[in-house]
Amino acid sequence: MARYSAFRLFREGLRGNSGWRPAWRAAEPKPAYDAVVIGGGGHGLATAYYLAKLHGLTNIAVVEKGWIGGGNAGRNTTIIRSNYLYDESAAIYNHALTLWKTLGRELNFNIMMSHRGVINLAHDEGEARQLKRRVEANRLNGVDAEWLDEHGVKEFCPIINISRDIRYPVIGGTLQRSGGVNRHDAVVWGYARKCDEMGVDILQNCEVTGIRVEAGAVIGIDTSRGFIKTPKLASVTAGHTSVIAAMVGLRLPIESHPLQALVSEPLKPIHPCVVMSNAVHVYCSQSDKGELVIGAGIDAHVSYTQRGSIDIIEHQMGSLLELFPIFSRLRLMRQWGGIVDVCPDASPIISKTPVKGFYINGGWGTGGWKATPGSGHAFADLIANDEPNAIAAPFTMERFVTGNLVAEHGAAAVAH
Ligand code: FAD
Ligand code: PYC
Repeated sequence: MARYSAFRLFREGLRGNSGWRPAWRAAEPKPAYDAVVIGGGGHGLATAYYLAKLHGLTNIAVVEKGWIGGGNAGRNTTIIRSNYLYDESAAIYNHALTLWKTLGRELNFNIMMSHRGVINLAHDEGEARQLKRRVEANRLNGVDAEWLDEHGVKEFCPIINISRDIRYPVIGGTLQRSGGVNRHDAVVWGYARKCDEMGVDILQNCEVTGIRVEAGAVIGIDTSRGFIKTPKLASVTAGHTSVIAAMVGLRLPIESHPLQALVSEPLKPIHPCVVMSNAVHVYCSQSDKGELVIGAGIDAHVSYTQRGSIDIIEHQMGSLLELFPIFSRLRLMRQWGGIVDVCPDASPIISKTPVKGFYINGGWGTGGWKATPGSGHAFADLIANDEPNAIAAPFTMERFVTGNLVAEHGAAAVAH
């Protein structure tokens, strides 16, 4: 079998890949659908998948202005964990973590899920106290969180520098062993293939340019590929949530910022887990290809450019080398940026809107990848039943009026 696959790979290489079957159809837009999802990232495709699979809605489309996975889904550093402070967050991120565990099998696609453990570092007593409090809250919510002193951190991640002689010494950290990383493209492609199998149309290069509303209800969308009629419209457009909301006259309390990351040349396996530091604004893991995947905090300015600024990289490299002096001769290969929509409480919006039939999922800030399956699952339920379920209810837009915020700036763990 393996020989056959290797031969097939070789033959396809010579034939310009003409023998491979596309994993999903290049669908043409129909004049009308029962529901349309705007945004072909992980969350949008997961939403369509669960709408079709669990709610029997198969006459639906995912409308993507570029290519699927070309937004934050394809730009993020894939860190997955559920160690948030509040019960509401633990519920949704735990739900996602549970779904991640079996998603590869469910989609019949190797999403390279690796539960290698995520460490969040503390560099001073104040931070340690906050993190220990979070460990206690996590445990009450069934999250496998542990506190490690600096020697425990070193034991789990032998290449880290725990010298007390640096600007921000490591004095300990939290560990979530079930946290980890996976392969973003595979998740997107796996969801897309399953959606397609169930009859969902995936419309790429199809930008939504306007939303038509009559008598307070959605009736359809204008797109770069024509008008599409629909009574249910779901925006899942990380980075552009407020742009889409503005199409129905809705103003959201969201700020859109660049967030960048970079990868190094490939190395032999050296870095066994994920290490994040909120205080020094750097985090790092090693991909299965061997590249170090290194991220930073957001750029402070608001912007819709999918790129970050050089001063962030300078700072990020300084912090990286203090924590991992072993990387001092590392060469960097690629750098890129995405746009993250940040809500005032650093928690997402999963909500109906004042416009009947128009639903919003967005505002995941720097941390939505980990939520992808849980978010799609809960959002599909909201769209199908027109009411949020227990997991989605705390994240409706009403909280910005009632003041019932879910303040997760600390647990976001990437400065914003
Ligand atoms: P997207 O993949 O951005 O999907 C939205 C889609 O909407 C895009 O494809 C876009 O083209 C489309 N769209 C926008 N406007 C229109 C329109 N008018 N018409 C049609 N389509 C439209 N999260 C974590 O949990 N862990 C991490 O390690 C992590 N690292 C990150 C690192 C970086 C550098 C970045 C930028 C983000 C990171 N995140 C991380 C955050 C995470 O990537 C996002 O929260 C999450 O991917 C958002 O999911 P999405 O599917 O909604 O986004
Ligand atoms: O939310 O864990 C996270 C994260 C890591 C990198 C970017 N976001």
